Amino acid sequence: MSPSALPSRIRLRAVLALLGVLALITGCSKSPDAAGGAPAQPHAIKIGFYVKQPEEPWFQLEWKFADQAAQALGFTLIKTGGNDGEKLLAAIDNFTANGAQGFIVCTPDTRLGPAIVAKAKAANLKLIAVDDQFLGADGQPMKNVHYLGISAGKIGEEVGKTLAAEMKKRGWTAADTAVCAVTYDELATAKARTDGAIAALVAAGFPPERAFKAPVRTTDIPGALDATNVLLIQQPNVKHWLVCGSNDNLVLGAVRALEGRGFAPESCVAVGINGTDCIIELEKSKPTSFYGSMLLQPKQHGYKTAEMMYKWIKDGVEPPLDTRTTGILITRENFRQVLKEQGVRE
Ligand code: FCA
Repeated sequence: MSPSALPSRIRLRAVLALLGVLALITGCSKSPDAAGGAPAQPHAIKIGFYVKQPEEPWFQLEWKFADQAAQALGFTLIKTGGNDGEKLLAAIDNFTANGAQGFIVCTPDTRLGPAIVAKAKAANLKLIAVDDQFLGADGQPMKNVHYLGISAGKIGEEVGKTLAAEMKKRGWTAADTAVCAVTYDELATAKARTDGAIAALVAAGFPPERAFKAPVRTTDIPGALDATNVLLIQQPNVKHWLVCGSNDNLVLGAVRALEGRGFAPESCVAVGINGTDCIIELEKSKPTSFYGSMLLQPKQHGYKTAEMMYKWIKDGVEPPLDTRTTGILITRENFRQVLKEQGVRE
């Protein structure tokens, strides 16, 4: 029997039932969250986030804040990391295979910039570099690649000013004191930080010939410990060390080296950068010579970059090419409060 042959009463009932089912379906798909459940469909927008050293608290916080953006805005975040260029290039293929439309990256090697850009272009992926700015084949920053990083020179200068003020406060003489700058000059943002610290110390009257560099082979605590030990052996007559470095871990490695060679905590002053990788150090009941750190803004680096990428993909809003963030000094006196105010800790 054809539908038109059905009695009109039955036809009307069938139409009403169909409408009811449709209303139910559209109603459900419209308000998945009102029902408390997860959205029925996977997110249309997918964003990769690659970090060079996933074991560093700094990068874990970047990811944590990017995750918060994914939750709040409704996109899928694909996190991968590793201090290895090959791994990064493979990860970009993986982002593509997973249907991502863009990715944020702190590259293990800034000289990979052109290769990363070429891969992103070929796969039609949008790209934001975070923390470490890409270098072109000419060794210059790739200013045409969207970047969010720290005002490295200025933050380094704050470290130098803090060290100079602490030296003065403690009444140490230049003859007894030297600077240990734990450096990684291969990375522009790292070099700008330690250069800035030394420049500020010199501007405050510290003799430049007493500022020594301890260049690291690896950018971690053991790498900094080894580099500092070499310097301490080379300079056995220094009584007081003022320590700076490109981030907390490099400064912490130097502090461990000083302890290992018998320096009392109060005979040296060390100031880090990041403020996120030294929290356990500041929480220790007995003070060490790690005086404080320039706390950066992991929320800007994680949430903000993810949000910029999301809006770029979704609404075509291109982020600024160059965004720089600032730092703020934390010490044993104020770190709990400042970390809370800055949203780094509950
Ligand atoms: C670099 C450093 C990190 C952090 C970041 C802002 O990538 O390696 O520790 O300081 O810049």
